[in-house]
Amino acid sequence: MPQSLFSKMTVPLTALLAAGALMGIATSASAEDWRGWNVHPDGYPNSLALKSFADEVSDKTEGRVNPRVYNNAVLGDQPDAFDQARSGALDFGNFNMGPMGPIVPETDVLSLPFLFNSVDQMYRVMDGDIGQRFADALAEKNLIALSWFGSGARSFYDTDHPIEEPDDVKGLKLRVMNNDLYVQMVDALGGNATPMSYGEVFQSLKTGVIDGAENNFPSFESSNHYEVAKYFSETDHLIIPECLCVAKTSWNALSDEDKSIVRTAAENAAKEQRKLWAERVEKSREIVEKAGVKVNQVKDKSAFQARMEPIYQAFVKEHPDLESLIDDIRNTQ
Ligand code: BDP
Repeated sequence: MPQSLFSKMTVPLTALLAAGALMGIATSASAEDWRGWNVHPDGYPNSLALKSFADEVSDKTEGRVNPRVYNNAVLGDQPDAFDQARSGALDFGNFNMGPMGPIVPETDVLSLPFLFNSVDQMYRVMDGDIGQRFADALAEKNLIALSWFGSGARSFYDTDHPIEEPDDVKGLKLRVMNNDLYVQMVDALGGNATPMSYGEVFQSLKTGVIDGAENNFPSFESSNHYEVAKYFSETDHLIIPECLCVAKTSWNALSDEDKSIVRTAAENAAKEQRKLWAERVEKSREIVEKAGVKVNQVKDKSAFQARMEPIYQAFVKEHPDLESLIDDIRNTQ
């Protein structure tokens, strides 16, 4: 816009705001409407917790910050949303650390298969000093991680047969999230990995473009993948945390008081999400089993783990600086 036109417009606007203030009329000049990204549908544990976050922030800041969550990834795919949040085009989001790896290499550690032994261990690690190290790495890339959500353990599911041992993966075309480590993971089992966005998986399963994918029970169920993929094999190969992250620009614009309100609301949201998560895992498992999905436990997970060793070796070779981080995590129990 030409400078002259711009200044012509700003004068009356400033005058209007000043007049409003003089007359005691509240203007929204200082209120922030925050846009937040979420991949999940209404009613999903994360969606409910994000709604509570938004309500608590609006309420406690008395409307100075009004977060609004956009579900179902309507604001873009996850990698796209990272970019938007990093540039400040989005104010916050619930992001999975899996596809974060290409942007924040430290978070790739969290995508190493079988890194954590349990979801509880992951929570303890992320809530402590090690979690802070990940938060620091994210902050360098303009994302302020305020709390950590869970997304359970991910397992393989497919349209053809149960996976009981590594060789059962041979030849299967499996969708993975956007991260080369997952391609390596599926390769190591003899399958063909196809990275694609979450929203494309249902149709791809249906049309046979892929034979399967991998995810936790709540996502397998809420995305309706279970209507097509009738074998769910509990490999539990990935336990990946998710953050409630705020864009650095939006964060820096807050007063100290509002920062503390937003942080507390994010911590409360994580508590709620984790509780709802545990309940939803059971509920989703029931739903899919009732719908005819054959869920099998994988008896010998160590056979799968053994196939992942070369991935660890190559990773440490490429990122020698991250070896101690892997060890520190493995040394927590
Ligand atoms: C879900 C995660 C979500 C991922 C999705 C996926 O909560 O962040 O986008 O998996 O597989 O479990 O893409």
